[in-house]
Amino acid sequence: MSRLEVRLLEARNLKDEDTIGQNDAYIELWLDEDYKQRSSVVNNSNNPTWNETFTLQVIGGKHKLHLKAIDQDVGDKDKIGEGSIDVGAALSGQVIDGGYSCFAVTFCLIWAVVETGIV
Ligand SMILES: [Ca+2]
Ligand SMILES: [Ca+2]
Repeated sequence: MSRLEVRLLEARNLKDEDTIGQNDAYIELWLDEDYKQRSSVVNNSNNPTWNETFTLQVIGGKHKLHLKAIDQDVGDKDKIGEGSIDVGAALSGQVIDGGYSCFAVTFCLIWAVVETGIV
């Protein structure tokens, strides 16, 4: 089984889902929906910085990295936006340096695929 390492750097201009203050944002990311991972929450910022690295197992040739930005509220949450990045090139051995991806008008993420390899 191979793995994909993704570095989540930061998001810019998140659509604000809080009426008072700014988002308390985290990112869910997955190749396979059964194995979602999530970042920590950055409170009260529409331009959060995470600098977190995630290791995803590559299952069944899935090559779309799905990303969803969520605003955490007390006892609840709001979806900010979502999108996906095709990481097929990384899975076939190329290093993707990363990018700056904007999804609709809701959020932009700066991300990097660090490396892939065999678990
Ligand atoms: Ca909210
Ligand atoms: Ca909130």
